[in-house]
Amino acid sequence: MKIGIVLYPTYGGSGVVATELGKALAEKGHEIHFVTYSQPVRLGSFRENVYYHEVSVSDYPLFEFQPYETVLASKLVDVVKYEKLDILHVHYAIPHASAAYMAQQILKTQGIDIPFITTLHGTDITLVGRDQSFEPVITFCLNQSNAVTAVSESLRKDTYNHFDTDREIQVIPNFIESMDQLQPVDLQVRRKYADDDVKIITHTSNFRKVKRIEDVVTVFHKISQEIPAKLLLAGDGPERNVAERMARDLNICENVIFVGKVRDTSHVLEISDLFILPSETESFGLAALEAMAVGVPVISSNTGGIPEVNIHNYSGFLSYVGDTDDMARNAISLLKNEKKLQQFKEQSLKRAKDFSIEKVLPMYEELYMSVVQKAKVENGELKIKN
Ligand code: GMT
Repeated sequence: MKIGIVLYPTYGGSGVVATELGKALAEKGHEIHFVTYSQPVRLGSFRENVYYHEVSVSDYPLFEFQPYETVLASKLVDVVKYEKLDILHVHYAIPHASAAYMAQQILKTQGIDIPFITTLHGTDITLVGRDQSFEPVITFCLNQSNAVTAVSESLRKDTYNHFDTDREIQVIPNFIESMDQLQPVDLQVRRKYADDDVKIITHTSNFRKVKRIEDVVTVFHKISQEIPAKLLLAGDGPERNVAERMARDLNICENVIFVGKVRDTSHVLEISDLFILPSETESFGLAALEAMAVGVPVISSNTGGIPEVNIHNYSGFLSYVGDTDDMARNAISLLKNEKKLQQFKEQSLKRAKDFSIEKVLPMYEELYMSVVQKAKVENGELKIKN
């Protein structure tokens, strides 16, 4: 199939999932056309069956705000028409779904029918989308998409709670390529950050408020009072200065290492003993799954879709949002008991395998086929045999 994928190309989970999905589909022989405003970070170099179409908005003095959505819709019209795409798959509703709808309508006037699928990732529904200024457009786009998917059952429920739609939403979880089995840690790399008797706790995110960075530092501080430990923080964003200030105030700067934005977080995770994700809300928690995929247990909040990924007392522990005492207690109990820690490492890897790309990719392929088929029947290109 020829598939157009629209995504945010930066470090967010939705962009990572969309890029990895496109790469995996290309490896299976599909022709993939990524459409976005800059080269997706995880795309890497030139590869077979993968094309990238850049959306660039001209900086006209009249525009105080650049009309990205309009240019994206025009680009989609162009790419669908000239690359002869079968389907569009947009990741993140705002503004990708409305741009796809606009492109679909324009193409219809030119005799081209293109179905589009919208995949909801979380903040497009739970945070940004709930904003009254977006709500009517999102509701409309959900209802107009040829299919809608959500990355967790929790997000599916949230969507029905927040939006006036009764259209079917299929849950297709995020996926990951995990290690086959636990690998020995590269001690040369690890020793650059911590001595062998010091535990490494990691958090990766875009450092937004919803990630509760202050809880990450608080939990780490409590752990480090009982166990020699270092905190590795990968990523960057508006709350980074909060973490920096807290580390200074708590006098733990030398044990808190900011590694900044990292293209492939698996290298940081591979030297870690524990991962912390205390988010306020999280539709899925791809960062937790990425940790589990390299055998790192997760201490997390029990919000949104996280419990669908991290299994309490198996791949890690769940606590109520903000309960840093409980998070620290769970972390300490694990870090103090080598045998239990090893067992949890193996269990997290095992759990991550439930989200293997081999299991999830066919779900998308089946959906693409059924949507294209249905669109052809509706347009009279295909007749259903009785
Ligand atoms: O977490 C973010 O702020 C980024 C955001 C995104 O759109 O990239 O992440 C959302 O989508 C990820 C991929 O599906 C999910 O794993 C994250 O849980 C979700 N974030 C939230 O719901 C806060």
